[in-house]
Order: sequence, then C-alpha cells, then structure tokens
Amino acid sequence: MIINSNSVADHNQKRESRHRKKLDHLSAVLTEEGHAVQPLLKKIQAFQVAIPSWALGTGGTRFGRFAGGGEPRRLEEKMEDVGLLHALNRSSGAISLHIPWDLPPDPIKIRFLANSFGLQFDAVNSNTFQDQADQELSYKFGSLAHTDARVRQQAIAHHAEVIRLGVELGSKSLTVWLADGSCFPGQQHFRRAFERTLASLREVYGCLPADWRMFVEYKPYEPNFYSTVVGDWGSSLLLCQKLGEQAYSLVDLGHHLPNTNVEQIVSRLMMEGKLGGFHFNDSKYGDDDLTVGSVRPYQLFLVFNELVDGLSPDSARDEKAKPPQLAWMIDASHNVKDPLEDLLQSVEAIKIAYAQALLVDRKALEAAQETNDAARAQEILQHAFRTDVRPLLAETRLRAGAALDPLGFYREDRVRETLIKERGTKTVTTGL
Ligand code: PSV
Ligand code: MN
Repeated sequence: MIINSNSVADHNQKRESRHRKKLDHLSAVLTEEGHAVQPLLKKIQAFQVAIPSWALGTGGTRFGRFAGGGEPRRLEEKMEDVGLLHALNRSSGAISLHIPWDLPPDPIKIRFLANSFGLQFDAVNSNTFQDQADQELSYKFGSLAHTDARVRQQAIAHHAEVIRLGVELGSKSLTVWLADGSCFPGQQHFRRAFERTLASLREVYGCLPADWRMFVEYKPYEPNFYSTVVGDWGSSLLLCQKLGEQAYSLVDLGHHLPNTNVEQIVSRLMMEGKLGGFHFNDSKYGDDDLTVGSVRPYQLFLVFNELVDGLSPDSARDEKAKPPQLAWMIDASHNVKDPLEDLLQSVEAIKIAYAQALLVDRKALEAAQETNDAARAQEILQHAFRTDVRPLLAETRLRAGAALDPLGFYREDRVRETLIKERGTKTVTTGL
C-alpha cells in the first residue's frame, strides 16, 4: 500500500487554519522567551527515528500473543510498513534489521526497495539469544561467553555474517545484545564469562569496516535471571573502552532496574564520548517495551535534557565530550495496540521530548545549579516540559508533506483495513 499524497493534502487542508492559530500563538510566546523559532523547526524536522523490523507485527508475552490482521509477512512488507510510517510523519526514514529474522533474499533488490520508500538501513542486529533450525550448536548456555570455544566461534561467525549483510545493504553499524548470563548463583564464573565475552567481541570488532560502529547493549536480567554478562552500563562501557574507538554503549530505556537514574547514565556515557545510541520504549517495571512516553514522559524529557546539553557545543568542555552522531531507534513490542499506530505515537513522543529539551534555558539552569537553587532549577526544567510543543512538530510535518495528524489520517484513510485486504487476517511476521 502507498499513501496517496493528495489524500494527505486534503487532510492537511481541513486542519490547517486551526493549526496556524496554535502555531502563531506558540511562536509568539517562544519568541518573547528568546527562542528563534525557525532554527527550532529545522532541528525538529531533521530528527529521524529508526524503526526496528521486529516491532511491525504484534508482539506477545510468554503467556500468549493476540495478533491483529494485515501484519507484514516478510522483509519487503516490513519495509513497506516503515515506508507508510515515514510517509505519514517524515520522521521514520530508517529501518533496523534483525538477522536471521530478516535475512534479505536479494540485498541489491532490497536496497532498491528501501530507496523507493526513502528509507535507509540503520544498525543491523545479531541474534545469538535463540537457536535457529539449521544451527549446529546450541546457545542455551550462552554464545560469545560460552564455556565451549566451538559455540563462541559459531557466534563470532554469525556476527561476521551480519556485518557482511549489513555492508551489502549500506548499513553502518552493528548492535550486539547478548542474552549470556546465568540463572543461578554459582552457575557461571563472573570474571571468566566477561573475559570470554571480551575476547569474542574483539574478534567481531576486527570484522568491522573502518567506517562502522559497534553498539554494545546492556540488560540487567531476562532471559537469565541471576546474572547477565553485560548487565549494566558499567560493563558495557568497560567492554567498549577495551575494544576501541569504534565501540559505543547503547542505552535501551527498558534495560534498567526500577528507579534507575537513566538520565545520569546518559550524561556519564556522553562525558566519556562513549554513548552510541538508544533503544526507546517505556515501562513500569523493566523491559516492558511499551509505547515511548506512555508511562513516564518526564523521564524521557530528562533523558533528552541531558542529550541536548551534551550535544550542545557550549557544554563540550573538551573534545572527548563531543559524541558522534547518535543512533536513535525504537525498540518496543505491541501487545494490545495496532503496531503502526503505536509506532506513530512513539515517534511523536520522542520528538516532543526532544523539542521540549531544546527549550530549556541552559544559562538560567546552570546559574540555578551553581547557586544550589533547587526550586528554580525545577521551575526551569518543568517550564520547558510543560510547554505544548505539538504545533512545532505539526508544522515540520506540514512543510515536509506529511500529515498534520498522522494517527488521525491513518484511521481516516483506513490503512489497517487496506493492509488486511492485501495481506489477510491471519498473518504472522518473521521473528515473532
Ligand atoms: C533485548 O531485550 C532487546 O532489547 C535487544 O535490543 C534485542 O535486539 C531486541 O530486544 C529484540 O529482541
Ligand atoms: Mn533493545
């Protein structure tokens, strides 16, 4: 299915006068507060969030999965879905593949198809947390950390293959998330498991092309419940520092124990020039993989507050503090919502938090911090957080030819119904 640009134009025309009123009001207020609106709009428009191929179908829990209809059955249809999202918001111009769930049948054709939807390939993801049907050795007791060198070699070879495919697609980074760990005290020797992981990762690192980056994701528990080899940002940072300058830590917002101060982790990793990117999602308990901003939008804003602070040239007190281009990606699972609606909401929430963080009066905040004025610091942050920036986002969409109200358009245009007609009601996407 392709979104008809005339229908988008009709949709926008019906809403434009209301939108203008809201934008004019907000622009006047922001200008009075000393913000330059056009540069703000430019920054918001340029912000793109990659969509993971595995979030396009209905996810599930270990108790069950309740699929909706019209879900993408293969890679080409997943790309078509990301193309739909991008046509509606012009902010989702990249897809991240998981190998072997998304083995490209013909990389040249797949690249051509991506081009036709205006999409790029974001990080490629390896998978050594499951056994595949044709796999010789099992990952039941780990992969890159396994006690058996043959299993480690198999996992290293898999990573080399993922990089090779990524090169063919034009991807520029590899994300490694390892399920390796233990379920019981005493099951695994912590130091030896870490050392084996480092040695294996060094071999994978050696396969990276010079212009690639490796992202090392951490997670405190699940599927292993007692210990995880790369369980926290400290372990990830340690590995990345030992691996070299192409290795960076990746922060998945759901991969922290309850009440962890994620924004402080973000600041520390940026300080060391080792923050590589994000997997955005929201949660109440842990790796819930809920819609971004649905449970804790203030935390999301605080994360962006650190990002904007760290990315601004003024705050870079030395060269090391300037991180390279960060990778922004959603990593969510949709159990009860239509995945495409959920993703539209997530992208919007991310961009709202970014836009609000751009409004923080950094000089005033620094002054409040230096004088230990906690009340003033809170007022400054919450003033930005409570500003309704949605007209700015809508304006960037209007200018880019996207929909003023992407979710509204999605429903009016009956996109899901069309996908069901094209693909059927009982479809299962690869990898879920
Ligand atoms: C693990 O929970 C994770 O966050 C990793 O990023 C995986 O690649 C992804 O989910 C999909 O299973
Ligand atoms: Mn993740």
